[in-house]
Amino acid sequence: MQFGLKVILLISAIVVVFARNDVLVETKLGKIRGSILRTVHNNEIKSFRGIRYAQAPVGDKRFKAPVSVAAWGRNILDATKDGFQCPQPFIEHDLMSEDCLCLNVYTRNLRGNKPVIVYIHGGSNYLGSSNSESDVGPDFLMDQDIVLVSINYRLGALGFLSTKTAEAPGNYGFLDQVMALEWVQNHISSFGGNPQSVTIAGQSSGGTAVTLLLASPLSRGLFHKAITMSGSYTNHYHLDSLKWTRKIASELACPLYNPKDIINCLRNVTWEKLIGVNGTFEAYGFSDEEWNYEVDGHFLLDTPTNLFAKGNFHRVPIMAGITKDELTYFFNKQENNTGLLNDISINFDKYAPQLFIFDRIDNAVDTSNRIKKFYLKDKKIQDQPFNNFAVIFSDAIINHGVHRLVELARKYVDVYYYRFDYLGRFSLILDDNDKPRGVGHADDLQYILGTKWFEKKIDSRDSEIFMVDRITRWWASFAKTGVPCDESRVKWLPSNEDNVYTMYNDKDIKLGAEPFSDRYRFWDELFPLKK
Ligand SMILES: *[C@@H]1O[C@H](CO)[C@@H](O)[C@H](O)[C@H]1NC(C)=O
Ligand SMILES: *[C@@H]1O[C@H](CO)[C@@H](O)[C@H](O)[C@H]1NC(C)=O
Ligand SMILES: CC(=O)N[C@H]1CO[C@H](CO)[C@@H](O)[C@@H]1O
Repeated sequence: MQFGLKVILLISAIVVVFARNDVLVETKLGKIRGSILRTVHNNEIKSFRGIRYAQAPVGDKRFKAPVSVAAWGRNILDATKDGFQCPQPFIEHDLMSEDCLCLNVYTRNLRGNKPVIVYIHGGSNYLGSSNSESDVGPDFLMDQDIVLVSINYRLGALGFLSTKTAEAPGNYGFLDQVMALEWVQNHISSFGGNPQSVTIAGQSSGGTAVTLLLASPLSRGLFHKAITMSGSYTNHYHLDSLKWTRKIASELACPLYNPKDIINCLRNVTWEKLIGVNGTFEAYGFSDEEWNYEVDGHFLLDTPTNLFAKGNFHRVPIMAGITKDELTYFFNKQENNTGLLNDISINFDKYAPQLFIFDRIDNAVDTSNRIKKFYLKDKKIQDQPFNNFAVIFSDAIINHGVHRLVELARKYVDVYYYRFDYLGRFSLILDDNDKPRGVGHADDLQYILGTKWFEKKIDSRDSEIFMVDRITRWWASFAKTGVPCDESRVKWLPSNEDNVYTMYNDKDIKLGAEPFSDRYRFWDELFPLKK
């Protein structure tokens, strides 16, 4: 009797615990167990983390397109914690695995037909993840009436290495993103999401990925709106993946020229070794862009700039913008390095092509000289404010690509263009007294994702919570209707064929003309569109 009672109490205790912390969802692939998290305004989030959407890309599957997963039968998949992060430098090895092609789903209600936002993380194509604690926290966006998905994709050499031949055509990380979007089409309705209303969003290299997905024939019909923050491949980048492939091959004592021999050798190297040669591709700590897209005739039929210029992209509403200071203050660590600055000043045309990513063009020397004249007025870097030099990184690596995206896309679709101007208490770029120096690259993310990079995570009583509420409302409204609205009286008008407007997002918001137009005119002339 007593024994029976104990069993009953034990069982009911288990049921209570189960009911409180766990949640089950049934998908076409099988059952998935998730857990409960909370939003910043204390709403409940049903979260399903670490769901594999593609098979482990290991062995013969390395350097190839991903392969989808099969149903797992009657077992319940445990999705109560984040999956492995894709191999990359700077994080603990036991948090990573090549078996990293997973995604996280967050929903408030398993029933419903809510707009879906799929977030693609940044990190220069070699860092970052969908991890709910370190990278893509759901607790701000999930106060809105949406379903959120964040995805992992292969990074670095594992994601983008290319021999420019069939042996290793490149783009694996982007093909992973396409497969994750296919998974969303097939399964998001089980989580209360509407597969007919999917918004892809990303920041930095995640934003550049969004622009590729806009232009790829493979992602047709997989999404319906797009948000890119501080990144667009409609820039002038001239990429040289063979150079990086050979560099990595030589550091691992692999063959250098025959694609088959290179790949056989690189398939036989552990991922730990591959990320160990992340290497000093660019030794001064300025920019670090090496792994990028390939025009492979499959994922991409032409460069993104040419595709957008011809109107060959998915005609969906776009939100695109930059932060006020982007990369301008990131390199101030070199501001007193007079030897280096003197050398760059005297030999500008030898440094500039690599620093500003045009080292494969024919007229690199002339291009360098024009940049020097425009930004430095032919004076030495060290004889003027350092930022006259530093701002070139902002324009070359981020700003002009976004400007060009707006210019090309607005002829066909509504583009909601913004500049994030709000200088909060926390920033990734601080001066000697730990005071924010400017509104830098990724500073806007602290109001959208609440990530670990910032000194403090904003809570519901924080004086800056208004910015979280404003941006997440814009995103949710855009995801739902294609138009970003909030409760303010300033209407955000789109840039279109007739007009260009920029929304300046500071403490107060205001709509105005495009910023930096003299600088953009200079880059437009430096890298003219193909006739
Ligand atoms: C590399 O090849 C050797 C010989 O075939 C094999 O013993 C070894 O396990 C392989 N290493 C990896 C990482 O695949
Ligand atoms: C460069 O020198 C100035 C003046 O001495 C100083 O204020 C600044 O902190 C230095 N910058 C760095 C990165 O050390
Ligand atoms: C040059 C460089 O950045 N090397 C780094 C490669 O990654 C390892 C960690 O995996 C770092 O320790 C190195 O500093």
